[in-house]
Amino acid sequence: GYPTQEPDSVSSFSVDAVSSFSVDAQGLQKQIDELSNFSDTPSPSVTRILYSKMDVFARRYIKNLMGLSGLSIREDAVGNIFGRWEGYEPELTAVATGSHIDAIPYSGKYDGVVGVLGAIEAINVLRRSGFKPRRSLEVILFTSEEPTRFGISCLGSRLLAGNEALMKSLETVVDSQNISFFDAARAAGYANDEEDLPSVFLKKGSYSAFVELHIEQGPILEEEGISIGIVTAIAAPASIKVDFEGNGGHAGAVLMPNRNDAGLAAAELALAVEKHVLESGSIDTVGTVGILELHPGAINSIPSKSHLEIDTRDINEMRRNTVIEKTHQSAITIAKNRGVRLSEFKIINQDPPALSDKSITKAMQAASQELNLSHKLMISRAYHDSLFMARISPMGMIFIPCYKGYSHKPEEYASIEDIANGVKVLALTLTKLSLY
Ligand code: HGY
Ligand code: MN
Ligand code: MN
Ligand code: MN
Repeated sequence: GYPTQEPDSVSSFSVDAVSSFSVDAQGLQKQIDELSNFSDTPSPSVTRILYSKMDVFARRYIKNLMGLSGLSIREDAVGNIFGRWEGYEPELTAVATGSHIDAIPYSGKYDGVVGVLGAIEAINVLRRSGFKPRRSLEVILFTSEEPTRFGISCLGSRLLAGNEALMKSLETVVDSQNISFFDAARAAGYANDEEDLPSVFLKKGSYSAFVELHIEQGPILEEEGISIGIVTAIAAPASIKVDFEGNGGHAGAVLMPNRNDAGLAAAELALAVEKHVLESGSIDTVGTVGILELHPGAINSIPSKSHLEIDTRDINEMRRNTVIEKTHQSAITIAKNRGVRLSEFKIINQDPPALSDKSITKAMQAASQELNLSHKLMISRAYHDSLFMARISPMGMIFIPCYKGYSHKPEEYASIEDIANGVKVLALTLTKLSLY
C-alpha cells in the first residue's frame, strides 16, 4: 500500500500545488443543475432510473464532460463508463475514482452526482495545476448503484467485482413492467445477452486504489462544523423480499374469525422488523420496510396478497444477520397465526461491511491537512459502489457535509463551497496515490 511517510516526489508536489488548485465552482454548480434536469419527475426532485431515456441522456452529458477534460472513454457491457487520463508510466495499475448518477424516485440532485462531476472537476483542477499523473487516473461512472429498477443495488460495481451469482440472476430478472434486464440494457445500447457479461469482470489488482467522493447522507459533519469526512468502514447492507397470500374477500361480509388478511400480516411483519432491530441493543442496527404493496388495493377488499421489501443494515455483520434470522422466524409465525401463506421470503443481498485501506485514509488525512480543512474519521451507514470496489482494490471515501443530513429526498443539498472542498481533497489525494 501507499507509504505512510510520503516520498519527497509526492510531498514536494503536493505542498506547492495546493496553492495553485482552482476549482471552477460556478461551472460545477451549473453542471449539477443541468444534470438534474435529466429527470422523470419535476424539479427539485430527481428521478433517474437505470437505462431509462433520462439515464441515457445523463450518460451522454457525462461522456461529453469527460471528453472535454481530455479523458479517453470506454464503456463496458452494462454501461459502467471509464474516463482515463494516461499517466507517464502507463504500465502501472491506475488510480480510480467515481460514483453513480442514477437516482431513486423523488430524490435529490447530489447523491452520487457529486462523486462523478466532482471527479471530472478534480481532473480539471489537476490539469490546470500542471500536474502529470505517474499512474493513470480513471474516472468511473458506475451503472445503477440504486436498486430501483431490478431490485439489485450496485449492479455495475458488483459485476466489476466479479459477482457470478448476479450475472446468473440477470438472465431472469424483470422490472415492474415485466421488462427483462437484457431488453432494457439493449434498448440503452448496452449488453445483448449473458455472453456479454463476463467481459465486465475486472481482474483483482486492476487498480492500485479506488476513492469515492460522496455527500455524507447523515448530519454529523454539518452538526460538528467539519468540512471533510474520511470513511473508515461502510456498513453491511441487506435486502429481503416477502410475499404473503390469503383468501381476500369482501371487506364487509367476511366476519373477522373467517379472515386471513395478507395486508395485516405484512403490517405485523413490518413492526416485527423494527422490534428485532431495536432488540440488537446497538444504535448502529437499522431497518425499515420501504416497499409495501397490497393486492388488489381496493378499500373494500381484504388484501389477498401483500408484497413487502425490507432494508436492514449494521456496521456489525453478525448483528445484522441476527435481525434477518429473527425476521424470517417472525414471518413464519405470523403466517401460521393468521392462516396466510408465506409464498416468498427471499434474501436479495446480504453483504459484509467493507473496511477502507489505511494507506488511503492516511493520504486523505494528509491532503485535508495540507488544504487546511477540518476533517474526521467516520463510518458510512449508506452503501456505495466503494463497498464492492473494496473487493478488488484498496478503497477509501471522502464525505462532504449535506444539509441536515437529508438524502434520497428533494431537500437534499450540499453547498458549492463544501463540494469544492471535497474536490480539492480528492484532487490532492489522487496526486498522492498516482505519484507513489
Ligand atoms: O441506500 C443506500 O445506502 C445508497 O444511498 N443507495
Ligand atoms: Mn443513494
Ligand atoms: Mn449514493
Ligand atoms: Mn414478490
